[in-house]
Amino acid sequence: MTESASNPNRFYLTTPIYYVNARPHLGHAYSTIVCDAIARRKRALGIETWFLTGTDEHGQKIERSAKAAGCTPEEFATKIAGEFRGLWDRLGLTYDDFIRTTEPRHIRGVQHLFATLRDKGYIYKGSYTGQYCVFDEAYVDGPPETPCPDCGRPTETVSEENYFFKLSAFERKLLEFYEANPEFMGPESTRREVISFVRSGLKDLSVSRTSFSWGIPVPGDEKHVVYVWLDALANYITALGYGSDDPKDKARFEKFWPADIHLIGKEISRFHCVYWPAFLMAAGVALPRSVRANGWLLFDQGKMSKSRGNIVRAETVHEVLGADALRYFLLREIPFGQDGNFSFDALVQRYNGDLANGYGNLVSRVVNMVHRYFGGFAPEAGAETPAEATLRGNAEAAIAAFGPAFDELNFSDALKTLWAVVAETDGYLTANAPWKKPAERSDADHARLQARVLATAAEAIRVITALAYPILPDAAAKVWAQLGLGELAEAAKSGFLRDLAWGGLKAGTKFGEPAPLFPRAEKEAIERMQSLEDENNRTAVEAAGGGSGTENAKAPAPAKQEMAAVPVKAAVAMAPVAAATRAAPMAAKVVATAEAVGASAPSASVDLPVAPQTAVGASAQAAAETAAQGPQHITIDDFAKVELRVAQILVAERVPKADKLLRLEVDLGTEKRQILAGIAEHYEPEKLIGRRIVIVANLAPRKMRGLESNGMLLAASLEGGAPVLAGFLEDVPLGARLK
Ligand code: ME8
Repeated sequence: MTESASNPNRFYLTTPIYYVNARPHLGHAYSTIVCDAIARRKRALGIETWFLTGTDEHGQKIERSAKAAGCTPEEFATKIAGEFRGLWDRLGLTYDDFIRTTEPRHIRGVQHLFATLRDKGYIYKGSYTGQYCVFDEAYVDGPPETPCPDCGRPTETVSEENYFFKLSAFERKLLEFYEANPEFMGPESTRREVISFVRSGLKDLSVSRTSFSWGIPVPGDEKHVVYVWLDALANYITALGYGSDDPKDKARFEKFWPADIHLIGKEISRFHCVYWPAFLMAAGVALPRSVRANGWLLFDQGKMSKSRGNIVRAETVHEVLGADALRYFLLREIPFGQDGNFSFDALVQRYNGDLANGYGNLVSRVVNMVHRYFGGFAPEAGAETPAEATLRGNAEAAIAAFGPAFDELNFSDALKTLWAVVAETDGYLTANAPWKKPAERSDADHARLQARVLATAAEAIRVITALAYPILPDAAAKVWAQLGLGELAEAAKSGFLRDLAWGGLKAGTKFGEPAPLFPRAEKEAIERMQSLEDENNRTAVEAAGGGSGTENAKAPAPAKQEMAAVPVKAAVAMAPVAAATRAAPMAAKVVATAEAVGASAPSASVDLPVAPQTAVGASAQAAAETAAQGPQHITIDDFAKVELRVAQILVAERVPKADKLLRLEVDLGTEKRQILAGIAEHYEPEKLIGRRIVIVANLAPRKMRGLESNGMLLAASLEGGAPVLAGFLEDVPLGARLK
């Protein structure tokens, strides 16, 4: 392993590269925004910074998603990668490079890494027969039919000749490395989990696959493709030029590697803190300085993720409140490393409290008064009184405290400290009331007071704005211009934060025109965001508890013993019930969708109490109220109203002149029924015969195309509306009730 001393004048940070099987949502935006804020601060400190993001495009999961969408993996990946990149651009994120794992530079680098590991004797050929979770792209210990311990989905048995990486050889080295580098991974919960995972024993890792082809060919043995996580993790070095002979690439790699921060979500710590350092140790490449895991953004009580169907898109918040509002909320509201709830209501409360009424209002008061009383020129502060000394002291303390807190990724505390200065400046203005001249005060004294108070308040705003710039780049640029300080983007390039100190605003500076920063958000803002999301959900109904997500797929890496101890039966048997309770709103949507696609009649509704936050068509007013009250639960009695039963398909045939509709006869053990289902575009009728499925058995019968439908199938609906029927891994008797 090569060692590289930390260079304080350059900084390299990375986001995870996101899977292209799902569109970006707020969870992805969260990690990317955190990196953007860090990158902006580093640059504004005069540090040469390289901020990398990108997309993870290979693997069986993507191959299958592309197939389901009826296009090639290349087309599929290009489309979604474009959506990620387009969103980051719209949000104004300042990434320096965007890597796609399908690019030649990456492929070349991965092949070089693979060949290096093999040449050094860390990769050998063997055979693997075992379980594989396609959704997690992870190997799973256990006999056939073991569900994935991370996501609970069925695993597939694979039996392949594979290349193996000697991960077992790194158990002790990794533990020594963690011990010697306590700063390597954080937060503490991640560190503990990772260490206990390694202590429980590391087995060699299969690093190639032969059963599909959407991947990077193993050099010299092209029927194998490189395991998707080895492929993906390598992006952090291939993007810099690892594996290239071009002197420019070599220079970039030398300059920026090792990374200062790999910022990730906590569910992928095992890959970043165990596999990645082991690969690098084996290849003789220096290890990253740190891996930092953000917690999960939760919505409707669960991790925001595609497969839970509880996502909110960053575009929605951007469109209604602006990117700065989103950035501020995410960094201020959620202590970094912890899980945090997202709700439109909390977002708007924070926005109004801290941005509209707080910072925005303060700036507007001061800039307007400078225009009104001083013709738009910064006044001379004159001699300091104790009130100014106190405010200056507070601002100087904030300058001293903000940096260390921010640099430890403690954004919430850093902002809290800064917003205390906003409140103090506000209080100082109010206490000195430069707009009010008491009768006993002479004109000259009043002019002196106005000058002193407005110059001091404007200087406080300058300091606040400079520090807030990485989090509020758009607003900060506007305020900078209003204070007559010119282009903030230019100032940022020349490292203006490095020498930030009280007293930078010179008397006589010509202020710019006042302009609103954060107009107060009324209730309509919540309604608007809610309806934008409803609209989006209507057009792309997403899956509950299955499907194409990236998901809770990767719950925190459990130790191996825990993995083995996963109660298979419970995990499997619970899955459909969970879909109908935990994700009640989605389950309702999903069921309704499965029918609606087949019928021109209005889609059926299920008598599940649907939480208004996510219900299609629910009033935004109700959504706001619900958000204010906290998450909605249904009672067990509510759930008991829905009779979910196991049925077997006896007959399946197309309905004449209805492209989407199948007529099914199902056996419930004690009775047989006819059900019409809108799944003809996705299931061949012959292949359904004999399948055990779940139906809603107590739904009122209704007619479609002159035929009576007596119940409804339970299915998850994937991106684009493709249904996937719920089923069981184990034998279940017909008619058994799900509860
Ligand atoms: O895991 N809360 O990609 P992915 C917080 N391709 N962060 C979230 C989040 C949420 N609800 N949802 C997503 C992969 N994220 C692999 C990574 S890296 C070499 C390969 C963020 O599309 C968070 O950073 O599933 C998480 O780790 C990442 O998106 C997962 O993105």
